[in-house]
Amino acid sequence: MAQKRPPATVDALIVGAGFAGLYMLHCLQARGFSAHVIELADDVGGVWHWNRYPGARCDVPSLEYSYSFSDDLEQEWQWTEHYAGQAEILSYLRHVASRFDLRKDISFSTTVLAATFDESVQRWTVTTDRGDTISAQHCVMATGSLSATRLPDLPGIADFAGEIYHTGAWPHHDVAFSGKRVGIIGTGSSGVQAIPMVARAAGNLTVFQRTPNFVVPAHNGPIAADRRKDWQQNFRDYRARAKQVGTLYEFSATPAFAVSDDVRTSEYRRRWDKGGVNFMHAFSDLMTDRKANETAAAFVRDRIGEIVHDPLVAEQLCPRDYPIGTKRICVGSQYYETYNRDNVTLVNLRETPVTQISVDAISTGAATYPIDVLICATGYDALTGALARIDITGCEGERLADKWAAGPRNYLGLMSAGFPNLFIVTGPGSPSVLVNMVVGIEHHVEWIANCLTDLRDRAAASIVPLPQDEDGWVRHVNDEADKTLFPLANSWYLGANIPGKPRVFLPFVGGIGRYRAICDEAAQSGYAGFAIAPQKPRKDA
Ligand code: FAD
Ligand code: N01
Repeated sequence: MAQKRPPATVDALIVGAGFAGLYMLHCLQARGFSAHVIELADDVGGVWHWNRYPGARCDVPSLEYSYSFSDDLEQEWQWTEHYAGQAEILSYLRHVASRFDLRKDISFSTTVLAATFDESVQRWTVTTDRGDTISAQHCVMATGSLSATRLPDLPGIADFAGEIYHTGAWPHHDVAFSGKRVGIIGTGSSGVQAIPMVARAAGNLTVFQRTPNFVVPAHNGPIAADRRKDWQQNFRDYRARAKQVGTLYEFSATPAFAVSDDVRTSEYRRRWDKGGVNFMHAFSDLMTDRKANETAAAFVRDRIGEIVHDPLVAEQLCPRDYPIGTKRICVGSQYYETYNRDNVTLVNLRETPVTQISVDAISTGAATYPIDVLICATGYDALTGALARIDITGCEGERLADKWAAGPRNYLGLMSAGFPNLFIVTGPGSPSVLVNMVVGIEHHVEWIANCLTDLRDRAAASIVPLPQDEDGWVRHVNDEADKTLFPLANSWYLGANIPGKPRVFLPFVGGIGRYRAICDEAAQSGYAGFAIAPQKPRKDA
């Protein structure tokens, strides 16, 4: 199908058509800007276009993991399940694209390769793999925090001749597992969702686990009629509160050791039985006090021991060397129960690492496992990966990749000094992956749209953060992370999953409410921390 070509000149060029890019386009159009989106996929949806693996679904309740900007949209879209599946979320985003007439301004199946800032005209020149060159006053990178997939660099993986899939680049056709020998590498959120589904469909499933994860049950199901009614009646209040806290969990103000052991355990039990990430908010100090954290970790390990019949397998599934929640907590359905199935084998790669992948098998030091289908649930080059894949050059020929070689540097997570008019949505230095991302996305998009409007009102050519304010923000992001247990885990939050990636805690842990106040304050003070350049008078004026 012939693809729509982008215009040669726009006010704003947006890269990515997921939750962020779609809303950015809508907001800018509503404010009278010319804007265009470039998306490498052949349709909208972002994560929800790419992640079609069995079991893929959100783990923030769907009523909250959705846009809040349109009351009509809120009322007309009926989520069926508490945690919607991939297909339903993709339908929702397609509906949004149609309802707000966005597709006409999106070029699909097109990859942005480079963006270069021309200081003489204060504009970006953006190029694509289809030979397009676009001149844009502003460039918005809505490229996703978890969109740059990563295959494991295991010996011989290129020789594997069976079917091989990454969860984040799943094919559009049905993958047949029946009677097949399936291997899955990775037990993060994607693996945890896929494993029970694949185990039910496959001849046999071998799970290659490097680090066990803490998995709390989802207890997913249809949204009850009274819950739906309550939401539709009170959604404005709920959405207003979510803007401050991200997701409407039951946040406790009580430290873990302020209550007796029995009370503490029954609180964990109550939350476990209810399901979801709410478990992690049982006590106020679980992410700041190692001993408090250990009480929650021990509770989950006890559940693993109860659920998994084979004590040796149960022990292999128990995380022991990092605090619970410091790697993204996983939400599963029948995850631990799956290891009681006769057709499922757990391989502990810490004890027996992969020594060789051949055309049809994976070998460890201890055994060889014949494999027909290999699933890599091996994650992403998170937060910076998608940006790093674009050759971005700012003032004085500085490349963003060089500037960020020792770790990302930006102001408020939104813009980087030396790169005027380049905005990043939910990038490093913002709450990003630590909160309900749709809430974070809506915040960023509205802040950016308001900023562009303010610049237009002032007849300004460009905005760019000041280096000293950027330095202060980078320090603040690190200081805040150091007050928590997060840096104790080898997680992708720290870039630890990518060999050679600098170890820097990437998202801002201070919460969306505080972050929102800081960003609002910057804008209301006339963009303190930024330099705004006026339009140059035209020579003929
Ligand atoms: P994306 O959805 O990643 O979209 C970015 C788009 O940019 C992609 O379509 C990509 O193709 C495109 N792109 C990137 N680079 C280029 C380029 N150079 N040229 C052209 N196009 C490009 N978050 C939550 O808060 N709650 C959840 O329950 C939740 N569940 C998740 C489940 C999965 C399986 C995954 C992977 C992530 C989940 N997330 C969740 C995080 C998720 O990333 C965000 O919620 C959200 O979908 C991100 O939207 P986005 O538009 O910022 O990025
Ligand atoms: O990726 P991950 P993911 N050899 O990086 C292992 C969101 N999300 O796609 O921990 C062997 O978490 C790796 O092992 P280790 C959510 O934010 C949400 O699962 O590095 N193993 C790990 O087990 C999530 O956090 C949902 O030792 C290798 C796994 O692969 C984020 O996306 C669903 C390896 C990767 O886990 C990413 O999740 C899905 C190697 N060479 C995703 N390399 C929801 O439920 C990597 N691994 C909402």
